[in-house]
This record gives sequence, structure tokens and C-alpha cells, in this order.
Amino acid sequence: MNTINTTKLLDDYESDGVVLIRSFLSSEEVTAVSAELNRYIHNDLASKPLNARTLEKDEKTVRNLWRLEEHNEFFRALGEREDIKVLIAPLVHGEPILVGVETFNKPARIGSGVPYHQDNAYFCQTPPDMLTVWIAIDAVTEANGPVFFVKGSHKVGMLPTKPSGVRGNSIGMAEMPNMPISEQFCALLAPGDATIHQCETIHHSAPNTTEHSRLGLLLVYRGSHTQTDPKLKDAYAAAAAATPPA
Ligand SMILES: O=C(O)CCC(=O)C(=O)O
Repeated sequence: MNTINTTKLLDDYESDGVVLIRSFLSSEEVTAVSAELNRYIHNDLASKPLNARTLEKDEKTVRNLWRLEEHNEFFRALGEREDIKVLIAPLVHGEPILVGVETFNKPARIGSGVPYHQDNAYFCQTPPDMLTVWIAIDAVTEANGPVFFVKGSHKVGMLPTKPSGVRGNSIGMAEMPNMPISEQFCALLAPGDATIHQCETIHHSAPNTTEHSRLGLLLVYRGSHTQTDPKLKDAYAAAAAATPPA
């Protein structure tokens, strides 16, 4: 990992709810991640439970891989890396617990969009000391469905939700935020770059209609002190029942 000014990282994270880190993984690490994902999808995925993935509308291309930390030792070890957990600890205000390793593959031509949401509608944690490290494995350009973030939106808390009907992203926001897309933070990334976003930061992404895949690997952590909020959990359970991920 690149040398990081951790004081500035924490300040920016607290004020914006999202930060960008260039060269979070080296090009060798990106190549290794990419090779293991391809191997896992082709050799292992068929033997895993259905909730290990969400498919795109063609019913064969992978939209998301879920629970990689349970199903794959390479990705569990990556998520448990000490240098990453040391970086994350101040951001989650405590001891980081790895809760998920997943992908948003956004494949070429058919990669679906992700509606406006706050991750805590899925994670349901209080206090919201939970975050996602989103690592670009492919280049993320303006054209292939980058993630847009509303900086500072994590300070507002959880906003009303509604079921979205999108497989893999079943719960979205009841109302769009006021900030026009031109003022949102568009995360344009080279392979190996990463963003870290707090679980109540509003974000979304468009479909990928280009010839270039836009695969992101996500490491999700919470502070060991967070607890499940039953009201958030009930809303999520209803949305997930209406549009199951698999
Ligand atoms: O990768 C995307 O397009 C969306 C990612 C996302 O929603 C997330 O990181 O929570």
C-alpha cells in the first residue's frame, strides 16, 4: 500500500464521508485478485450456495459475488490484512471486524446500475461505524458506470427508504438527494486505486453500456462495538423478500 497521511485521511473521511486512495493495491496485487476472481467464478462458484452471487438479467453473467470471506481463503486473507485493518481502525472508531468481501462486477455492455442508497439500509448498524473499501480492479471511467457520492451526506443520518426492485440492491432511497450529479464526487479510478465510504454516505452508479468491464472489489468492516438496529433490519428484510438477491 502507498504511504498514507492518516491524519488527513481521517479528517477528510469525517467531513466528506468518502476518501480516495491512489495505489491502494499494487499492480501485482490487482493481477492476483483478478486471476483469483476468474478462477473462483469458473471453477468454484457453481458449487457454492445461491446467495454467493447475483446474476445480471441474462441470468449467466455475474453482477455480484457475495460472502467471499466465507467461500475463499485468498479473499478472507486479503480482508484480514493487518495493514488494512490498522488503516481502518480510526475510521470505524474501534476494532475493525471484517464483515464482507464482495464484488460489483459491472460487466461490459450489460452491467446494471445501482440506485441511490445508503449502505446502512443493508448493514443496519448503530452507531454507523461501518465502511466499505471499494478497490478498482478495472479502470473506472466516466463512461463505464463510476460510483457517484454525495459528500457530507453521512452527517444527515439515515433517510427514508423504499424497495427498489433491483436484484442485488433491493433497498434504495425514497427520495433523490437535492445535489445535481454535476456536483457529486465521481470516483474515477485506475486499477488498484480505492475509495473508502462511510455506511450512511449516499451513492449510486449508472449501467455500463461500454465494451469495458468495471469490476470493483469491496472490503466491508464495522467497529466491534456496533449493534443491529431492529427497525432498519425490518425494512431491509421486507425489501430483500420482495427482490431476493439470487
Ligand atoms: O459498485 C457500484 O456500482 C456500487 C457500489 C456500492 O453500492 C457500494 O459500494 O456500496
